[in-house]
Amino acid sequence: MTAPSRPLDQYVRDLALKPIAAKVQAGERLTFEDGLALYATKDLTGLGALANHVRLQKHGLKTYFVQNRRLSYTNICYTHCQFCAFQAKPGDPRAYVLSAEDIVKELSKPENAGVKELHMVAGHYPKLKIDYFENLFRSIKAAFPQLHLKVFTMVEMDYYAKVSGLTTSEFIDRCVAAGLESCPGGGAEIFDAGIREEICVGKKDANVWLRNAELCHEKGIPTNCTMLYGHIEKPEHKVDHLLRLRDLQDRSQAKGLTGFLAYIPLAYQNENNELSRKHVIHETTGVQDLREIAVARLMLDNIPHVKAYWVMIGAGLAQVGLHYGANDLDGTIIEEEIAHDAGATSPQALSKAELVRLIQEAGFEALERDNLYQTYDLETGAALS
Ligand code: V47
Repeated sequence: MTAPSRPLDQYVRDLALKPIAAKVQAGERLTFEDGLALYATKDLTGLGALANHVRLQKHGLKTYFVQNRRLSYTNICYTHCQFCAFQAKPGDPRAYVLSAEDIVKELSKPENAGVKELHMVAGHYPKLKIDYFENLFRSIKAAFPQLHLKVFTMVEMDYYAKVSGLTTSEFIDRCVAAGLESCPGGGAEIFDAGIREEICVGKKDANVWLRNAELCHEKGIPTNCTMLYGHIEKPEHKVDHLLRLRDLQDRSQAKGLTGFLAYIPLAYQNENNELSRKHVIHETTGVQDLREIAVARLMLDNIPHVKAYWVMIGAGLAQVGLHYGANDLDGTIIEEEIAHDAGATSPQALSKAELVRLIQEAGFEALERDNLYQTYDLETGAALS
């Protein structure tokens, strides 16, 4: 599939988008001001056409999904993020910590057959130290050698290194030796310091998140990146956030590293958390969700994959998001707490067949992938070259 040959300009009604359409057509990088214009425009289909043009140029109709499993080893958290409904304090009847045996037992259940990626993030609990993680990763790898371990937000990594009395670098090296293979993109929230004060006071600042992501990249560990939107942030905070991710990716790529594999816009789920009790914050709308996908595709010209995360925006809208710049639906998930504790109404899981159907019905080519975007035959499961 080739990109549309007709000038993009004709798909755009908003005059403010016309110069951006010309830049996109010419493959030029967009600026901070361009980002603001993308957030300001009411011309959603024009914005979508620009994002879809870039998506088709980069990936054609290829659209990825992964058979994955989400799991949190604890919900106990000593950090206090106001947007989070998942956290529990010690003594809370909801509080739990899973042992390595619990997790291996859980992963042995039949619903996990076919899972290629284990995505684990959890609370910040000082009783868990490096020996817990080494034992956990080794136990999982011993039972499921093929399972890819995608674990730790950049803030979680910082926390568990500190409580283990290690530098972050030492902590990562020991985790990698035990089986850690990549890191998810969570915990970035919004980098702007003023907004962080309101939504996650006390959480490590943006520089910690960015420095640890860079460190992972330098060690050859691919990571993802995210942005939490739809709460009290303003467009300028989001453009700033995206440009900080793009700058870091430039630095990693200049060193010949993979860096970020995927960006995932995370729609704020507004129930059962302090932030929503303090402010009136509406559920994100379809227009907002599609805009975030499209803006990311246009601004993050150096991050290959943009996910439409169906857990937070619903499967139907994620499917439409494939026409607005997304080329990945993430995965089967199987069990999810972070978004659902905060009010997500999506199902807990989507089967491989459902993901394939969503992608194909939208007119795209469904490709099963693993975490590193190696693809697999849909029928036989054999690795494709
Ligand atoms: O780190 C917490 C965010 C993240 C809420 O890397 C919330 O492939 C919305 O990072 N509303 C976890 N978001 C999810 C995540 C993720 C998801 C899918 C794929 C990948 C990937 C990563 O969710 C947390 C936090 O940033 N979060 N509470 C909330 N109320």
